[in-house]
Amino acid sequence: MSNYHIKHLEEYFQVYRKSVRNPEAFWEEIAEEHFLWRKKWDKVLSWDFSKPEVTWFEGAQLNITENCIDRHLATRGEKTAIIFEPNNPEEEAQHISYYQLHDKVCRMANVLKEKGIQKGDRVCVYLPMIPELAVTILACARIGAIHSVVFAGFSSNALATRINDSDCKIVITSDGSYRGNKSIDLKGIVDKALEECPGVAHVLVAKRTKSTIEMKNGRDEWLQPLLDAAYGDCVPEIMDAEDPLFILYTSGSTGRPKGMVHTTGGYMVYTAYTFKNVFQYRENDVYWCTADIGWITGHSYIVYGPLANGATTVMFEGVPSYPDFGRFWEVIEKHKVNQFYTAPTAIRALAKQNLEFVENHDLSSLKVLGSVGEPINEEAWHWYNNNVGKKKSPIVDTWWQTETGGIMITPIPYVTPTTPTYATLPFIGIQPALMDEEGHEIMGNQVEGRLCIKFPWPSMARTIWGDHDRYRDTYFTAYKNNYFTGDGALRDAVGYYRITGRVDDVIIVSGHNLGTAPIEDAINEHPAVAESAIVGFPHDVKGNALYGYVILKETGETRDRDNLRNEINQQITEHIGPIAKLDKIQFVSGLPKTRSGKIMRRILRKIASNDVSNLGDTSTLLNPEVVQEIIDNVV
Ligand code: 6R9
Repeated sequence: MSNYHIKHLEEYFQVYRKSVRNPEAFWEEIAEEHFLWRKKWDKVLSWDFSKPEVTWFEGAQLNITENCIDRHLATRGEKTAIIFEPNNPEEEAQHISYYQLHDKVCRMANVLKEKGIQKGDRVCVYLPMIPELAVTILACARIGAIHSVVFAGFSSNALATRINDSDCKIVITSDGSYRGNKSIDLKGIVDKALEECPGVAHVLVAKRTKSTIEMKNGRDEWLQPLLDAAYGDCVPEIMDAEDPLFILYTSGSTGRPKGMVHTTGGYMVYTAYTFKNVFQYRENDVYWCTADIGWITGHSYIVYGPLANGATTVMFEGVPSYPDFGRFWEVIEKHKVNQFYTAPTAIRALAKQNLEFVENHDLSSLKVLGSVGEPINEEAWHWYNNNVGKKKSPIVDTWWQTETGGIMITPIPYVTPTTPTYATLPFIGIQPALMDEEGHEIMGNQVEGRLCIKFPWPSMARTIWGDHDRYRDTYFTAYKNNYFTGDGALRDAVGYYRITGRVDDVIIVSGHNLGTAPIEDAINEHPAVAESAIVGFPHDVKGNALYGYVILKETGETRDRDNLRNEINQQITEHIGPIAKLDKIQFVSGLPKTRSGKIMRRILRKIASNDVSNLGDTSTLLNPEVVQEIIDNVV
């Protein structure tokens, strides 16, 4: 089991050096020893970042579900694979063993086949955090269909765009979903989306809320009777290592969402290997990641990474505040969770509550705490460390992205000494670089720059669905022969990395990446709006909140401002979803623009953050006079 489980710092440095000196030999050894392949690769790695083209384990054949399920049956058949913790604590949790998971996935796979789904077809999954969600994506992988999970908080518009972008033939959804004391009409959202999606022939509906919904004849069917009738075994489709496993959409700084394409072999190897090390997972541990499977964190570290290691992974349907702010701690106590992985926005919200919510629960099972999604501020880090980890459980501040597939910069718990707000050191095999604005690598320590990755790693996204040029232009053009992350970072005196945040037009609100362009597009569709610009400003729970500057058309000038604000947010909710609503809206007569017509967001960001002391040089603006007007009328 060489190199698979890092146990001390010296070993980390030793294995890291090995992984960087000879990446192919390193990953070959990991892949060979810890996974089930139907056929071994002809070549471990080929790459050319100028095209960009990257292949790992070319020529190899496998099925990822054999690695995540079948191969565990002999030794771990009765072991719990998934613990489902429902939204309502009064409803009983479900323990799904590896045997049961095998049966469920096979049945679902057979149902998909019956509906005509074949290898390479795209399947849209729009489900809440119920077992059917994990089962459906594994069922797709079983038959070689490409899953495209759309977070079940997205609006019908956002759903329709994603279904059409990747030509999904079928949608798997549920009647409704629970979120705290609310329930949401998911099927209604799907019905509305499908008015714009002529390519969808089938909709399979899981029953969750038992709400009354409309079933369209010939298109919609209840899922459960189909599963009951299906056969509980399904021969896995043999896939090439580079066959696509899934598409997952992420927001870009411009226009349409980007359908990041992940492939099978490299993704499996890297997510499994990082899971094992970053959470120091041991047999019989119970691991809980609070993310939604609608995001990459859920794909890699609720489903694929844990199951590839034969782990027990918790799927939580609810929210941290229901029935009260003690829910996370109650769940940790109830299932004796050993590794707990959540987001800074949740930590900040919980840190605002009475400490009794935490203290009333026995958290002594915890061994490792994780953080992901955005920079964790020092206050939140200490609160998490003191009150949840009781200063005994190391915090792994894990930096990575939808595009990277797996964790990239992170401490290894009980191995890497942690420092608040630092993601610390690159994971095994990861070669980060900091670049200056001219595109040169900044060497040495105590430096700051734009974060790039110099060398391919197995789980990197291979393309953007249907738009390889955009993939190249977004990630591989700014810094020649490097993958550009879109983040800024600094490297301190000992070589630890601290991520400072996005350097592009993506704003992270409560851990959700929001591109400014689609929100502005949504606002601009309002009949009274002429133009708009969105920036982020610091928010003590959400990390960032959104501030919108809106120019009205003449016809809008006479309208009531509060009504307009509500309508604009309604417009955003319909186009993107409630997560993108604006906290503040200021009506302005103009936006500061450069002579080439670009909005100077830097100035707008400063004004929104109440920091107008040093706005920099505004004399080059096309319309410098609007700056003072905006400052005078700030909301
Ligand atoms: C996994 C995930 C990616 C962006 C990324 C960065 C931010 C994520 C972070 C972090 C600081 C961390 N980010 N983890 N920033 N420290 N530990 O979140 O993927 O949704 O694609 O977001 O999130 O800005 O570029 P994704």
